[in-house]
Amino acid sequence: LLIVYPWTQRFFSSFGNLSSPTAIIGNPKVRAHGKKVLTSFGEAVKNLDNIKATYSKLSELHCEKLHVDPENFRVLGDLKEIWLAGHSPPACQFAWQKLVGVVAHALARKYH
Ligand code: HEG
Repeated sequence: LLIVYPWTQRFFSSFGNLSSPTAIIGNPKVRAHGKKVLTSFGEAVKNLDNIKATYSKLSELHCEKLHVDPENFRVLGDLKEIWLAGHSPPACQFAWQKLVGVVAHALARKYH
């Protein structure tokens, strides 16, 4: 995300060196954060029937504390090209995009 959509870097000014793809990939704070976000996607998969409640606190955090524009949530779905293209069937890419859409919707719910 930070490489392909460089404007998202502005939310991570506290993460240190994001000056090149190599710096981003090697940045330990980026790595730790990626782990948190993907773990959170794991929670989405386990709680598909209760997605709004699952993301309620995180939605408040992204809106009130982090001030992340919710438009940015959905673009993670487009990263399917990078993560999965060539290695996974189209159905898998579609499933990833759908999952990101559901999570993005839930994360945007507390915005006002
Ligand atoms: Mg967010 C923190 C999940 C998109 C910017 N994000 C977090 C955390 C989680 C999370 C689990 C840690 C919360 C905590 O420490 O309590 N984020 C999450 C998901 C998605 C997402 C599931 C999916 C769409 N976040 C997202 C996007 C941006 C962003 C697109 C900005 C472009 N998140 C952001 C920032 C933080 C978190 C700036 C705080 C990072 C820090 O300072 O450690």
